[in-house]
Order: sequence, then structure tokens, then C-alpha cells
Amino acid sequence: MQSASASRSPAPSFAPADASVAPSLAQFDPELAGFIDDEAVRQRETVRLIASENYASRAVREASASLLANKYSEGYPGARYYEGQQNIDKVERLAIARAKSLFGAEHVNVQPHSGSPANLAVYLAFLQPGDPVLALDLAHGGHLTHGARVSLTGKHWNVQHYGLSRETGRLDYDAIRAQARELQPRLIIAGHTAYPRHQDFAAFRSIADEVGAILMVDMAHFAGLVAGGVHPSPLPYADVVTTTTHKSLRGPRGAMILCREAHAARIDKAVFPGLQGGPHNAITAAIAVCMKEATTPEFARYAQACVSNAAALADSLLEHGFELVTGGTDNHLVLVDLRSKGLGGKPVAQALDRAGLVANYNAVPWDTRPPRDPSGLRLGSPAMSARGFGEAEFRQIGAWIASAVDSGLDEAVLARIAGEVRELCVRYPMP
Ligand code: DSN
Repeated sequence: MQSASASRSPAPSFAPADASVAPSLAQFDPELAGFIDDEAVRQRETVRLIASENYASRAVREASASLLANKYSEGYPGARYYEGQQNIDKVERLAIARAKSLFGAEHVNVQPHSGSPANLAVYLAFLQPGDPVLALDLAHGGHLTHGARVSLTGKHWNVQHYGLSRETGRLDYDAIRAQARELQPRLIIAGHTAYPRHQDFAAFRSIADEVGAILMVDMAHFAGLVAGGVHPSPLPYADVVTTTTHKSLRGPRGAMILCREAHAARIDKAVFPGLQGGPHNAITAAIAVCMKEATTPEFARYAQACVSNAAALADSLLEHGFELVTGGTDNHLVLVDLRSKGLGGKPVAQALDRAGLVANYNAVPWDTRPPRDPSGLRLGSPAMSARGFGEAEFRQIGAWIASAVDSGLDEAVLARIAGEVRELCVRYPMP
């Protein structure tokens, strides 16, 4: 009897015999290829501090650029609307099984194209237009899709916001409970994009239970830390958890929704056909790779480094006289309040970019400046932790930021830092 592999036809070769038949990107479109090469240099030679960015591995990038993108697959494994799903179904089932195992989830949908559609799918699954929702204010670390006025979520649902306490500078769960009693929300959203502390998911569960709300946690920012075992998991507490896969998780640009089995059918229906058509199958494959990478000891070490490096950066900034929202960090991000330095976040972020330190300006709680020119600077540790930076390098980053700010953003100082940044970065190869 023939073995399974012996019965297969010889492995096909996809390589064209003659490059003129199928030119490479660089051959066909050198202008565009040049832009990509320039971006590779930028990513290699700068210190990337945007808290939501990272470096995906070669394996993740190979999967996400694969020919699986050629296939349409509306529906779910075993129940598609198009034929020819023999391989795609295996890919999606593998991604789902690995995500369930990694996070201990009962059900996972790996099809949302990114974080905003994942969050929208939750609204669609559980709410009617106009229903009350309680979520973290954008200026206090929430996300646009947590009901910001400019977002669809703020226009179609009655979203009220909770924020940090003026007394403690942290979330105040008694105040959130009082707001929930008043509003009687159908949905409560926890999670954040710029809160440098752990959130108390048990407290959110208790508040949701008291008012009969669904509890959603948007863990996009800290999913990699949860996977690496260095951050509390929301899974035991939330009805539904959303996450992107490209932030601290280091996967492709995609998203997932993890939920209890009881909610599986309505979540799946909300993603497809509620919001999306065909899933991005190459991204699904890359999510499967990312889920496998996230189980490795190397990933756990990286996640630990994200936390210790952010703490080292926070300490360095405090020693240099900066004020930090909540006074420090428990996770991968630091939010600097620049008001005491008399500078706005935008000019500082733009100047740091010229120095090779790439971050983003950000609102701080009770910001008196407008969102397009706010008072804060958000810094994150994931990307440079993935490159192998340790606490010493992150302390150096704090010293560079202090030099730049204390010089009044002097161009000569920025140029000197840019040279030192480049020298340091070339010693740490990109993943
Ligand atoms: N743009 C992301 C961030 O930077 O936090 C949120 O989607």
C-alpha cells in the first residue's frame, strides 16, 4: 500500500523558469519596492516606541503574504458558500484550535479584519441601536470604538464613559458601579489603548452581573502579555474578549473575538454575514503561526521583557522629572503628561521622530488641549523588546527623551541623539 505522501503527485514548483514571465516586485515595480526597502531601513534604524506596533516574525510574514489570499471563503469551516475549501478549512480550524488553547477560550472567531470590526461585531451581536453602553473615555485611555463621538459606535449607541479618579489617578470601581447602576448598560466595555495599569476584571464582572450587562474586554494592547503569562487574563471574567493580533501578540494585522460557547453563534453571525464578506485567509494562516509562536519559551521571555522594560523606561523618565499618568506602569506602556514641561505632545513626538525615537502624541485625562494637539506622549516597550532591548537600553531611551525635551527640542541635540540611536539599533537585528 502506498503511503499518503507517496500517493501525492510530485510537489509542484511555483517558481517561474524565466523571470521575465513573472517578474519580482523589484523588477516589475522598482519605485514601489524602493519605498518598502526604505521602510525596512527606517524600521531597522529607529527606536520604535509606538505601544501598538511590533515586528512580526519571518514565518508570520510568509504566511500573511501567501497565495491563500487568492481564495474566497465566506462562511466558516465546514459551512462555506464557495467550493474549494479543502485547505482553507484546515488553516482556519488550526488557527481557532491554537487560539482556544493559548487563551483558554471556549470559542474563537479569527475572521475580523482588524480591531474596529471585531469591536463592532460585538455591538452588532448584543445590542439594538440606541442601547446603553458603559466604556472607558478615549481621553482616559479608551478606544474610538468604545463609543467616541466621532465613531459609529458613539453615533448609533448611547455610550456613557467612565474615567480615572481625580483623587487616585486610577480607575475607581465604586464610581464605575455607581454609573452602571444609574445607566443600566446592556454592554460594559473594559480594556484600553492607553491605561498603564492592570484593570480589575473581577470587579468589572461583578458590576456587569449586578446590572445584567454583557462584559466585553478589549485586550488588543495587552494580549501578548496575557499569552506570555505576565498580565491577568480577562478570559475567566468576560463574556466576550476582542483583540487585534499585531500589537503585543506580534502576529499579522488581524483580529479575533474570543467568547463563551453560549455566545458563539451570535458572534459568528455578527462577523459574517453581519459585517464582513470573505475572511482574509492568508491572515488567518499567519494568526495560526502567531498562536504557535506565542506558546514558546522565547515568547514568554519577550512578554516578561515588555513589562520590565516599560518599568525601566518609566523609572528613567521619573528620575528625569517627567510626570506619568498613574505615576508609572504595570504593563507595556507609559503615558507621559508633558504639561509640567510646558510642551505639547505633538511637537515633542515630531521632534523625537527626527531623533529616531518614534512615538505618538496622545490625550491625557482631563486634557485641556485638543485631541489633534494634546498634552501627552504614549510610549510602548513591545517592538524594541522583540528586538532584544533590555532595561539598560530602555533607561537610555528615557535619558534621550529627557535630553531632547530639556534642550527645548534643539535640532543639534536631536541630530546627536539620532546618530546614537542608529548606532544602538544596528546592534539589535530586526526579527
Ligand atoms: N491604533 C491603535 C493604538 O495605537 O492603540 C488602537 O487601535
